[in-house]
Amino acid sequence: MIRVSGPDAIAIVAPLLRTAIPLEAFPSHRLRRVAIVDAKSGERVDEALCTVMRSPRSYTAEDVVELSCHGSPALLRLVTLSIVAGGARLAAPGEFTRRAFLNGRLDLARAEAVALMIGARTDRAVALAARALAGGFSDQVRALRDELVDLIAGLEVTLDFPEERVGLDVEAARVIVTRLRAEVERWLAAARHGRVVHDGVTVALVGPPNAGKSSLLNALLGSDRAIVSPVPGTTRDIVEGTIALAGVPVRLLDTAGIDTPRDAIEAEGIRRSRRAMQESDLLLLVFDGSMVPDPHVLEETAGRARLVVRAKSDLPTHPAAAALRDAAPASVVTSGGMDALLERLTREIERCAGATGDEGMIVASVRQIGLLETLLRALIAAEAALAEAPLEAALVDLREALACAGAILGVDVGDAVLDRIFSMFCLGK
Ligand SMILES: Nc1nc2c(ncn2[C@@H]2O[C@H](COP(=O)(O)OP(=O)(O)OP(=O)(O)O)[C@@H](O)[C@H]2O)c(=O)[nH]1
Ligand SMILES: [Mg+2]
Repeated sequence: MIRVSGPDAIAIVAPLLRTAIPLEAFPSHRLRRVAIVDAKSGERVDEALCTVMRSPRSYTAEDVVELSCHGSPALLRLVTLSIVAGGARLAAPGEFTRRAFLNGRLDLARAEAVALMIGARTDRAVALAARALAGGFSDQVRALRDELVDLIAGLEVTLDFPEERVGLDVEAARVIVTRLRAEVERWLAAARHGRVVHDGVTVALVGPPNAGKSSLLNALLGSDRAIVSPVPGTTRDIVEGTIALAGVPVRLLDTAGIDTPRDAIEAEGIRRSRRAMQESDLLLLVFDGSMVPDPHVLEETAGRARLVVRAKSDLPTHPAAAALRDAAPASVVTSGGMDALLERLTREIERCAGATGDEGMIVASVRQIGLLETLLRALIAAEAALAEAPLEAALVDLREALACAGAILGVDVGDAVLDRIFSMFCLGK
């Protein structure tokens, strides 16, 4: 689909179309069949569906023409270049959404929800983004902002006319701030969980060489992604694949077995394993259940969120391996234990994403979460200041909280912030 937006959109696209009625006379928001022709030769290039959406009832609030062509990239390039030759220019990433924001069609939190929707990789992430797009989070922040405005105004009056008891009582203000603080704490927790659902979690498969890590990766992915061999030290580079568990994208990293390296290549492989371990949320610690488990990897990962797997459970279990605490037996040969392992893994992922369910879960951008954190700090400071400090100190904190709420919605944010946000969109959105 090719989208053209701006006051000249109709005039620029019109010469490229053969239509029963002129494009200028197209009824708004109606799909019509058109022929696209080469501007110079007049030769037919494609048949397409065309919609005109007149300002202000369009995504950008400007005149918009959309052409749904046959999906060949070469054809789309040809038509796009003809439109550009007619006086349009290529849109920057996220520019349509940026115009929608600048023209007041969306607040910034909802504009960012568009990017979250595009980046959603599971049904659950889609559902969360849909709610943000519908304005759920924006509405909550807007209500908070209104309360802060009332609060600040009330306290300003108290400050200016201390004798007359017309403003807001300090104790009453403190009760309100405490309630708002608790609310923002809840949002932040919900947004952190939402982030896990959206971004997913990273799980590294680690353990001694030849333990069956790559075999397990392949079994979990349901495809022969990594090379498996009886030779210890087969895997050197990180091999990865993604599955969805509990509606959360789970990035699985297969790593080189951790042992004393025999050469420089193995040493580099083991360095990469350790880096993968660092950046993972959860470790799958894989041991060959038919052998004595190497205690080093166990010690090295103590204190990390991990799940121990006793692999090759179809072979006779070594007594030392049987003693591994809480280990999940699994065999990729017989598939025995694989379902139970998946179930335990799913439970771990749910723990990361918050088992509270999606009710009340928020998906927010990293920028919004950062602002929520500052907002929370400002409210905590205001709460303390209202208890003891002069009123002026509390007002400084409350004004900072107000600025954060405004920034989430996009009130008074500068071009630099907008550039950063919309550069993360893909083209055409
Ligand atoms: N019997 C049996 N053999 C297995 C099982 N899983 C893996 N193996 C065998 O164990 C050997 C090592 O498997 P890999 O998956 O390559 O082990 P790895 O941990 O990735 O090894 P490195 O990459 O060298 O660290 C191969 O010969 C596999 O066929 C299993 O569940 N049962
Ligand atoms: Mg391997």
